[in-house]
Amino acid sequence: MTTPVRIKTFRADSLQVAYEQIRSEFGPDASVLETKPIKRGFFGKSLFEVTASTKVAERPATKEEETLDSIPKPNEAAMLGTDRSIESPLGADRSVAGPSDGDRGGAKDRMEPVSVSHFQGNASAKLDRICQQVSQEMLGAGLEVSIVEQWIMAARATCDPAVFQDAWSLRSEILTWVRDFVHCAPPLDLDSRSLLRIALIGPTGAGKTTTIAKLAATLSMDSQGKVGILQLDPRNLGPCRSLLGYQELMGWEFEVATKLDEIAGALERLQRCDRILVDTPGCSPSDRGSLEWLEQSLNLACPTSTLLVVPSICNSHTFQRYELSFAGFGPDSMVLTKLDESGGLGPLFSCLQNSSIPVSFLTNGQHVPSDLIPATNARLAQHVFSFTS
Ligand SMILES: Nc1nc2c(ncn2[C@@H]2O[C@H](COP(=O)(O)OP(=O)(O)O)[C@@H](O)[C@H]2O)c(=O)[nH]1
Ligand SMILES: [Mg+2]
Repeated sequence: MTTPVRIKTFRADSLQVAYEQIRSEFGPDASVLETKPIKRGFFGKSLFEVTASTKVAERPATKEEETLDSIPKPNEAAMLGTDRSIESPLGADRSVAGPSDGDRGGAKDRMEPVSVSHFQGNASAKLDRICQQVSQEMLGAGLEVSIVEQWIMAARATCDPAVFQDAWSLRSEILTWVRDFVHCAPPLDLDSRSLLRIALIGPTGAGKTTTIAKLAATLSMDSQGKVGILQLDPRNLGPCRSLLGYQELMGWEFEVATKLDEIAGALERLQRCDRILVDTPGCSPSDRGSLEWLEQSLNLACPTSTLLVVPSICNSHTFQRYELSFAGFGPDSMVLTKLDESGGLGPLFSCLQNSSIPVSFLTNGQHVPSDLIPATNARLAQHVFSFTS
């Protein structure tokens, strides 16, 4: 005679929600049999599958049930006849579900069912400490609480316990996941013989002109071709003095267009240059007039690629406004500037995760050209967490 056991698999966006479902349906003494993420990758919507069991309260069997009980059920043995010891992602003892009486022998070897509440608090003190430390670091890097919780739970549920020897191991593991998620643009082909005409667009003060100087200096050093700069200046502010300073030093050709009908002539004068960088005026997302002028000027300048320059010091709301306002220009990639000021990309993580524009460069200072860093997945991941070790 066995104690009836009910087994059910619950699915939820997070382990917490799954445990709540189990607790409300099966009560506090439910046993967790298995926990697994059913979608790989932590940056899409993770789904967790938790299989739990509970003993069904015994009541006197009806006549009908007594008759049925006497007939062997083919699946019962397969389902309940063997203790199922589940390998724990936490390295802790795990629950065993099934018949509760000693009809299968080996009572000494059998583990006691572990309740849901026990399972949640069952992590070793060491693992708790490591997870807490890394959680604090991620929160300190400006990541959203929900993301931190999700990743720590995912780490606990999916990683080999051997990974968690120390905080460093957990950081490395998380960095590996993030590397797979972040989108980087392929590096600029500086050796390419074909014409390179790069326009930088973005809000005022984002760092467009400074990045142009860095790119132009890099191109001057790395390529054989002549470098030219076209400054679009509808407000007639005059040639940018910092660019002019570098121009003398580096031998760049330099043209300014203040009106749309001056663009063709300026490009004509830059025809000896096979690397042209187009510096555009800053546009506020709400300034339709400036955005329209920018669109018309880019139609005339015909860049081979357009980079959206976004300061990493902005918050996620502003980032989304910039992205939305400049999406119509079809930027090929994004330059994230002023990392030295923002201290990292943690607060922008969700935006970067959801953005369709890959990152091509990071800038972390005003030095030309040394503070221009080609983006790689590893670098971006590191800046998301600002992990120092
Ligand atoms: N700290 C820091 N300052 C930067 C960086 N890039 C640009 N800047 C500064 O930000 C200010 C605006 O840059 P600018 O290139 O003129 O922006 P633009 O209006 O988009 O052309 C200037 O004072 C730059 O020196 C950077 O990576 N780090
Ligand atoms: Mg500028």
